[in-house]
Amino acid sequence: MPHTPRRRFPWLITALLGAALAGAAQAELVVDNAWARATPPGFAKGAVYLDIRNDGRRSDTLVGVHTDRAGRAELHRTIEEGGNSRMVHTPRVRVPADSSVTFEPGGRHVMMMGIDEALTEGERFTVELEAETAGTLRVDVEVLAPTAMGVD
Ligand SMILES: [Cu+2]
Repeated sequence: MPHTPRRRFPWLITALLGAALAGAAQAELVVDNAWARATPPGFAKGAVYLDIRNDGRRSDTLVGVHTDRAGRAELHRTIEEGGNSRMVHTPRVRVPADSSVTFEPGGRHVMMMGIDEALTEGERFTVELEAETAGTLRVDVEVLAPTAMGVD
């Protein structure tokens, strides 16, 4: 096949399309209803719950979480085993294409460890979720009553 100048053009289109798709990938994961329970003073642990939706056609995976409000944060899941419930660290949480994953009491949660100042009802803070494809997702978390079961 002869090398003609025309060959450059499809390459350019591909590059532009690639950039457009990369932009779209950023918006594919959407987080809603992020909340946490207020914590008692001196209690170092807390949890964040949320809904995460993947509007894209490709699966994405959460690979980490961070917040300035706690010394450490991890993706956890509460499981029932022989009548007991315990929490396991799930370093990778897949969010399949065109579906959603719910973090809720008794199930998945963002575990916060090393909370210096108690989470206060009415307060808002930021959690950053790391997704393999979408990158960093900044999530605004609302602190609800200690007995809350979700955002109404
Ligand atoms: Cu936990």
